[in-house]
Amino acid sequence: MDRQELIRLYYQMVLIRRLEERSAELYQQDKIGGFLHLYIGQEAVGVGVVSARRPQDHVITAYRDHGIAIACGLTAEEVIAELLGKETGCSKGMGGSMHLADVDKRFWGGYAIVGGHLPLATGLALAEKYRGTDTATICFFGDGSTNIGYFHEALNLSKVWDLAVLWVCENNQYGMGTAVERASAVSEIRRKAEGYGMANAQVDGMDVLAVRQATLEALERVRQGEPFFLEAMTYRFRGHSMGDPERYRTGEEVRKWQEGDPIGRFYDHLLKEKIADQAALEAEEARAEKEVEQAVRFAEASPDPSPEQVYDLVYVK
Ligand SMILES: Cc1ncc(C[n+]2csc(CCOP(=O)(O)OP(=O)(O)O)c2C)c(N)n1
Ligand SMILES: [Mg+2]
Repeated sequence: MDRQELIRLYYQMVLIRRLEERSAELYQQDKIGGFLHLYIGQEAVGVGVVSARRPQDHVITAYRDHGIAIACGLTAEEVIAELLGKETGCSKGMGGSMHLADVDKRFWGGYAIVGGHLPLATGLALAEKYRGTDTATICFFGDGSTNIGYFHEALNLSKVWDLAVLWVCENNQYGMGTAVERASAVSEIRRKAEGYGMANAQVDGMDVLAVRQATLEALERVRQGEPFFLEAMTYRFRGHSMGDPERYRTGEEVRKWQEGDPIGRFYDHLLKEKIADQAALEAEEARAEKEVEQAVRFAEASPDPSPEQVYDLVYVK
């Protein structure tokens, strides 16, 4: 990767972090309705994986979707406008936080039913097989999804039909307030792929370059027509959603993971390798801050959808 690309990865992670910190404030000000699940702490997974895709590769995820949407090229303006339920949002203000999407960018969303989007990923990949392309489908999901029936059905068929799916498990150690070991019979989640004869790997999800490299290698196999399972070890620094009292984990555990903050680690790497100096990285941070503030102004000045539109966009032609 050249210098410019590395700095772009840094910028994306900082933009996601800042956008979400600002979203938390907007939520507390009652400007965002419904749920808000923050990706803070997990940025290296979404940014690292998506940086390795070709533009035509499909991406689909669960409700913790803001970071992955930005990594796929959605703008801060259309994401924040969607969070605020505005007509200028990427889903025209009808989806909100859990339903960001932009089909032109091959980002299929944002799904609220745990595990429900995994069969959709299998379907996207099956369509590409019919068309005879080498386009990959990248499906992100949480550790909790791997205990759901959809997960097993979707993985099984992807292997039976030799589909080009990269399954990316974001193991952030918890599904809501339940630790992996309490919910999953196998706590090393990638081993579940072995039940379907599927090649698999585990990667440090707090290291954006390691994630990118693991994804490049996995996608090479996937494009030849076999699914691959990548487990990224990560952690969410915030609660499951806003208002989570976090009684299920200790402050000490959170602090330990925060010491390995993916943005801080990448910052240190860029300095140490002399790819950028402090002033250059601070300029990127200031640019991200500005982009978010501009997006908030844009979203707040945007119109709400009109009540007449309530039955629009229910079906896609
Ligand atoms: C089918 C279904 N069951 C239960 C829920 C409630 N629920 C929402 S998020 C969640 C935890 C999922 O955890 P995980 O897959 O690890 O994702 P994370 O929130 O950690 O990103 C649960 C149980 C749901 N949305 N859908
Ligand atoms: Mg989880």
